[in-house]
Amino acid sequence: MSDQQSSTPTPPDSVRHGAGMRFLTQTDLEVPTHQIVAPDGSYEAAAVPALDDEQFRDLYRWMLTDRVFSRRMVNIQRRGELGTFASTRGQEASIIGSAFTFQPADWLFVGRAWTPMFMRGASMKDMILFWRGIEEGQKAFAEHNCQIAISIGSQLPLVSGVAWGMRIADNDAISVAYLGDGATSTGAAHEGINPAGALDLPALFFCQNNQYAISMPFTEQTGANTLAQKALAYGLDAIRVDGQDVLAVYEAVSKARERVKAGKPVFIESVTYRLDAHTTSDDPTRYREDNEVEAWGQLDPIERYRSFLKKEGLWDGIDHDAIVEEIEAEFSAALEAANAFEKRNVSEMFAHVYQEMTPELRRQLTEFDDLLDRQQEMYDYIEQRPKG
Ligand SMILES: Cc1ncc(C[n+]2csc(CCOP(=O)(O)OP(=O)(O)O)c2C)c(N)n1
Ligand SMILES: [Mg+2]
Repeated sequence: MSDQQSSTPTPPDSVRHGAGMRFLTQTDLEVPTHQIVAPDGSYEAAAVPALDDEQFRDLYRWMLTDRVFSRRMVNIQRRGELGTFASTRGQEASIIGSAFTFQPADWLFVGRAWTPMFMRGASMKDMILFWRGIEEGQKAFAEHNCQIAISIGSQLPLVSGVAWGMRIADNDAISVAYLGDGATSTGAAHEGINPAGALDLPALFFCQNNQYAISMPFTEQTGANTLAQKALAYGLDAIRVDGQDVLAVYEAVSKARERVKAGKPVFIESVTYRLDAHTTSDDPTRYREDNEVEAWGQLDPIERYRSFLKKEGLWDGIDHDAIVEEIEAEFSAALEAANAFEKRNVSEMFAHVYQEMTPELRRQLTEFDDLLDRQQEMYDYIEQRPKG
């Protein structure tokens, strides 16, 4: 342990003797939400991050990529060509503003953030394969230092573990978690975030508070006023940011990345909203009101950024329709490539869990093969599943 870690921390407050004991409460802490472009499109020129024109345009292109990708994925799922999909519509500023700051050597462990993986070279084809349940997708992602965690919160201990390794190896990189509001309520969040604070690891936790964990609203998820404040108890620094404002998210995350590299882990709460269903298997009309969705629809992150680009005189250099067409073409080519992917044997799902199959998995595979032998109609069922 370094001197810095073993030294006694400074007491945060003076001792209070006798009468006058008081409770610490939620309201003792003021947690401001950082914003640069207001919902009405106004902003202070001095607060705008120092990006060049091409970077401002790239932010727009990637936000559109995110939106088009979600729309196409939902469409092909409806046609029976995908098992399920978790749309990111409404969260584009949160997702792109953050991902724009990361470097290729950084590691990303993502939940509900697919375009950050495209931004570092993962392909739409592999993403389609992943959502068809083909594990080759994850193998390809690993080549670009990114992985998807479907088991909620499971990535968080890994993020700290990788960050610890990075510090030991003195890497010029950080380890990043994308997590949801719901993930903060898992045991894994405690186990994952605590070591980052205790050991001052180069870890950044980017939490998208999209107001729901499936049907569980944020207000029932936690008794805390904000998620940002939870970070303090773990010894991390925190920022709460308007997740509909791509420039605010970009600034928050780039400053956080610098701080993480300087030795202080950071947790960011990005306040956003999932406009679509949790996944294509979900019916959100059963647990939320249309007027709530409409109100958040008014805070559309792409619209807000477009109004900024217009005011800055950057909009004239952007051919919106041509960009959408290019993304559509990229998706169509990716879908074609995914469709051409050789048909897989279902028993492979047992093979990919460990390098060598364990006795228990071997037993399950035998049972599964027996089942297929005895019930030939299972083949029809498998046949009818989307192939990939
Ligand atoms: C360990 C675990 N428990 C339950 C689930 C089922 N599940 C899938 S997504 C989800 C909610 C996640 O909410 P949040 O963390 O807010 O992320 P969001 O989906 O809103 O992006 C749950 C409970 C799971 N995938 N993993
Ligand atoms: Mg959520």
